[in-house]
Amino acid sequence: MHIDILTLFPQMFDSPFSTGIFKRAIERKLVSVNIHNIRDYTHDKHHTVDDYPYGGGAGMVLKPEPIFEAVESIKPESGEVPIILLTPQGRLFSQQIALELSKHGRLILICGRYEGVDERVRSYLVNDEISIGDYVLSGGELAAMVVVETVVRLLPGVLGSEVSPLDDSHVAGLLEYPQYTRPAVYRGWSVPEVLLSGNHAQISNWRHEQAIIRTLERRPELLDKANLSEEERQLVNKLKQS
Ligand code: 9D3
Repeated sequence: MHIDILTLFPQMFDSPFSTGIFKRAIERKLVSVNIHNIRDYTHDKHHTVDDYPYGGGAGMVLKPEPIFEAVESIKPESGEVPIILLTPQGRLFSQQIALELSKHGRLILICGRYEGVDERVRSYLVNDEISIGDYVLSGGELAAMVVVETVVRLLPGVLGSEVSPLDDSHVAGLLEYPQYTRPAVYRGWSVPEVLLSGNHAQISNWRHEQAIIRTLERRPELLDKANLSEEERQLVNKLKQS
């Protein structure tokens, strides 16, 4: 997959792409990422990227020309490529959306800043808008990193020998069960007996039950969507009553 990111703050992308899973995926040529500075696509002496809003009001608005020209300089003539604006007004990002995006060979991400982006960028340039949640960031850069990290983990070969991305809790629809490692007793706090028993069927049942309890307590809305067996549904109902 090839990913282009348009931003006014290219340095923000230095560390995530030179670390861990990303670095390995780039080295293995499973993914390539190009960061483009929107300011490089201006033509005036002062490299102006923003201007006052028509109609007045506080703050500045990103001008359309540099963003259009940046996209046009990198976009292939043919094929439909997602051109995604990261914005608080976009559709709420999810594992499902990441899976959709992972099926494309290319992605173009545009990071907004300041008070907003000229509306013609939305109307005539982008074909998708994504928000990562209902909280206020200073711009789309961190959101773009969240989207790229989530998508890249889903690409074949990126996770290597680690667990399949299909085992992730947000894919299975339940939160994860509690994990423990040595020592068996730490400051007097013991690891649950069952995990030391060596009885794999019992361990598996316990973990599953814990996952359901935890999901019911913390994220009950996930249970409505989860793919549960009849037996699991019965356990949920029993727990709900107690
Ligand atoms: C102070 C400006 N706000 C007026 C109501 C709106 C606003 C505009 C731009 C708030 C934040 C931003 C910058 N944020 C993003 O560009 C952004 C974002 C976010 O803030 N939260 C969650 N997802 C995203 S994706 C891009």
